[in-house]
Amino acid sequence: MPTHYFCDGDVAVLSIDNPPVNALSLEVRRGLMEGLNRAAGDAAVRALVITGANGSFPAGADIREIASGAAFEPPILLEVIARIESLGKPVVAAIEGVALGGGFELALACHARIAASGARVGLPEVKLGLIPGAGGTQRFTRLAGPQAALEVISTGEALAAARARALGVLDALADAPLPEAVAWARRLAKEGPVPLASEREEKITAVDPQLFSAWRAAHARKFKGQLAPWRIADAIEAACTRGRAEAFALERQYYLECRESPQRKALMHVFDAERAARKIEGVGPQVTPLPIRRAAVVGGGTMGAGIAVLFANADIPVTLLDVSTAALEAAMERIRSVYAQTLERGRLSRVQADAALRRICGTTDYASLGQVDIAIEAVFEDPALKRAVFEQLDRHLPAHAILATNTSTLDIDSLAQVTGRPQQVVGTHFFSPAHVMKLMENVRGTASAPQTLATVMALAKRLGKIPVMAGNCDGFIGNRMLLYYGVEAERLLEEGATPEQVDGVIEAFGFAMGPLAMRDLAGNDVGWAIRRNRTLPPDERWSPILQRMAEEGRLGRKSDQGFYRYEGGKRHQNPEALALIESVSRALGIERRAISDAEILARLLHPLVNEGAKILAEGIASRAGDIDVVYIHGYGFPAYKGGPMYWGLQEGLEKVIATMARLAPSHGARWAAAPRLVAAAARGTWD
Ligand code: 3H9
Repeated sequence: MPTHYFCDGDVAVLSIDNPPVNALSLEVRRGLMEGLNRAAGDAAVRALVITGANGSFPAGADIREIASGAAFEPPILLEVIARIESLGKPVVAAIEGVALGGGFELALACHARIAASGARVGLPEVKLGLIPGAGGTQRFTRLAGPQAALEVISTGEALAAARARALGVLDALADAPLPEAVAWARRLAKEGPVPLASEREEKITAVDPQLFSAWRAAHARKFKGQLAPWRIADAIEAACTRGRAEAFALERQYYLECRESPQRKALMHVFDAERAARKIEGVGPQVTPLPIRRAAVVGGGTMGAGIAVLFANADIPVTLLDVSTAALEAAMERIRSVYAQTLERGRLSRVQADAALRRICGTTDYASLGQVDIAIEAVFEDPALKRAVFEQLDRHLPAHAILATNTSTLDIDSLAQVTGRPQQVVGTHFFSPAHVMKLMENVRGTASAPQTLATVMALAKRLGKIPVMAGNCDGFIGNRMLLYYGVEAERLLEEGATPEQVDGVIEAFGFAMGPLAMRDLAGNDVGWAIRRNRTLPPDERWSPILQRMAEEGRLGRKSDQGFYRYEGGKRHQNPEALALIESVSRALGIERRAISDAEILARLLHPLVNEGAKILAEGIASRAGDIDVVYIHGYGFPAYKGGPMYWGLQEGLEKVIATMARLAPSHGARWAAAPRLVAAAARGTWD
């Protein structure tokens, strides 16, 4: 049975037991309804506690039930909640683990909520393209006020129990929430009822009249193109401007609208893809990851410093190695500025930041790495330098330790070869800034042992990253796909487009940043240095634009100009860059022409799908979903469009092939549809 009913004296306890996350499936809802009715009809029961078995309150509605697209079979969650509110006896929620989505909505409908101090609660529906559909926006807003509701529900952030208590959506924290909730329920039964969250106010009145317009203006860019965050704001505004019944009905209407939207479907695909990506071929649950108690990072540049911060934040002591004390001091300065920013944004307290900083120490001597379980090399992208680092690491690290490289393109096997432990060599490719970007693209070498792979996947979870396992090839999954995307962006410039136009089109599609703004961010010298290590097929050529940018010192943000001019962090048109681009067109004998936005979009997206198909065929990615996860979390592809491979399916793979065939005659061999794409089009699926 997915629910258990038992009595503790005059208080009935209803426990939800539906592993793995106690989702509110039909059977659970039936069990809840039965339990509520039983408690209502038993005169000896004076109050009720709802809790979750297996250490957690429910994590929400059953995602598979929503994904099926069918209407929920009754009793639906709204009916269960209505029964709680009509019970006539106090109901208290006892929360351990998480209470999320519909699970937290269930708790919000109770008379009180008692949580363990380590619990996390929230309404993450927006991450699935939904809004809370069982009164969550209304009850949360009545308890915490519209400002907090906007902030928390529009981001889907899970709140630590202490913060939730401070906001008023939890009533108390307790070491043992269940007995505390039973005592609380008994007291409510004795002292008389307290108002339910939904009864607090008919409509919330003490609201700054500018709040919603100001919030919409401030978030216009962040949520551009998305449906759910705006509907969440609409529902919260309704709690402040409409009567209770009308506002609750509006929330339901918005929820149903979101549930039917393509964005909800795309985001649920992403949810599934992220979880599928954790499962790697040849590594079953019997493989135990190596425990990581201490780590080292080699190279204290932007990436190395960021990776050291990740370890420190995950409570893993880390030694940062660099060539000189001056380099180490510069690295520590970078680390301190990351913490200063984190403090400013309120993501860590001063005490937490100081404790994390104390977990980082510096050295210039490989001999002091004798205690570490993993080292991550993050030095400049130079194969000879990296090989030298690996030789040193192999000499000084304990025999069991894993040697990982943060390379974004280089061959893992050639690094493994210089060590006596190729089975413990692996790629761990982080994205910049490492403490912000969610992706960790792990790379298996030919000799990487299952335990090595399992360790870096488990490490990703500890570091708060979303991992994908890629095969070893030039650029792995992400940068390999970026190759022709970048080639195409520069060709568009040569043919007549401007950087603003190219970036503008892809940003309007939903990418966080266009390819040229991305080049400026990474540094055009860095981009050019990486390119020199890469080769194109004989019938392809690099555009000279990037090389010219690098040679002329137009390095991007760090030199205040590249494809754009930068002033106060903002990008502006750069006439000098345009002159450079036009001179390249002239030198190549290309007559510049007006290029439509539709052509730009097609030219940028199709290479991603086609290269993705090749990556799948070669086994560099195990699933199309892995590629989507890489692109969303590492390259800014809009999650609400599901990733490039999912986009291809939505566009229609036959149509993708037809568009490629149309563009192929004028744009070369790279526009030939990959056999794996043609096969997928015939089957209508990438599987
Ligand atoms: C909602 O509630 C809408 C309401 O407002 C509407 C009411 C009308 N259902 O993530 P994990 C599976 S929308 C079904 O690897 P973790 C998951 O697929 C929902 N299954 O574990 C995986 O399966 P598998 C709002 C679910 O420890 C397994 O559980 N709620 C659900 O890293 C383990 O998951 C959310 O969006 C579900 N709701 O993290 C919360 N959730 O083993 C979504 C998970 O076959 N869930 N599964 O791959 C989470 O955030 C995380 O799963 C959680 C655990 C933090 C709970």
